Amino acid sequence: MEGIDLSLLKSLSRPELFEFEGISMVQYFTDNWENIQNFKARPDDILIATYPKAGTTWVSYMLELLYFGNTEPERQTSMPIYIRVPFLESLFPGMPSGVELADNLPTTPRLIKTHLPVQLVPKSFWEQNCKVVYVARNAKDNAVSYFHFERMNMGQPDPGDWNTFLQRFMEGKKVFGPWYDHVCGYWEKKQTYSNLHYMFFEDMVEDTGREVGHLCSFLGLSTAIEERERITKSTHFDAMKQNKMTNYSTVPILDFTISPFMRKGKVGDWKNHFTVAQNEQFDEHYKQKMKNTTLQFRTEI
Ligand code: PPS
Repeated sequence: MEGIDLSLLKSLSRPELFEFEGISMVQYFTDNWENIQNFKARPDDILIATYPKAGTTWVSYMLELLYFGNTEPERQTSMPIYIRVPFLESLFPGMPSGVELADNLPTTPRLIKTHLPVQLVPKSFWEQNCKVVYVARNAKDNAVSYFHFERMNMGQPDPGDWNTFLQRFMEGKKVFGPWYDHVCGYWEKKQTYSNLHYMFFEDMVEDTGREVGHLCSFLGLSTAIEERERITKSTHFDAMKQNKMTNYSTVPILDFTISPFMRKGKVGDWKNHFTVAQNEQFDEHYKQKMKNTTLQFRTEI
């Protein structure tokens, strides 16, 4: 892959969290800020937006296969998903920035990933009326997944122990800000911006085929049922975990001896982490934070 020296990532040290544009951030997502904000979206770009660990990679791979699975099969076997679907705000040593990767994507549509909260998405996406696919995951499982990700990702601040992490998560002191504002922000946006498809991780686990079908309807794709079934199979957790192009095993800042990127892919794993006391405290806090929204999540299926 031209212009990419992943070995430089090995020397990365864990970044400090700081306040930036009203949310907690780390330098790897703010150093290229001007170029991010000035990004020129095209009308047929598709933005994949999520809070970290909500199912970004899963839905990215679905979209890749829907658009390019048949026409450009070599993309799926030679390029990792993070090159095919650039992470817009990222700027890591040894890698082109997310903006550069997106600018140079040869495909139509361009699939672009972001974790930015809705108010920080570059305005050209809205001006061009781009399609936006948002995936949300229930707060408890999202927190657990984020905790293990921070443990194994040297590009993230040290999470401390589980209890420390959980308190910080509730305070919204995590990279990309509070989960609560993120999921509610896009939910509100959807009420006035019809090109936003709001998906739930729990629905994807419950019936992947159905969710692929809904995606096709939103995107206006008339993908044959056999093809959708193939995509459902290829994007199964076990298949993606085995697949070097989707399991992030090629990224040296991730320490798989601590935790894999494709960890469990389940709904309800929070029950293995939350103590009874933590759960009560979390529920009480959650009720307050989410009291003004119609958005509902399932913490089990
Ligand atoms: S990131 O780093 O923000 O882009 O991570 P993201 O891809 O959003 O989320 C990673 C979690 O999604 C799970 N995952 C899946 N679950 C079920 N099926 C499939 N195909 C799948 N692909 C990814 C992944 O395992 C992470 O969740 P946890 O709970 O940690 O296992």
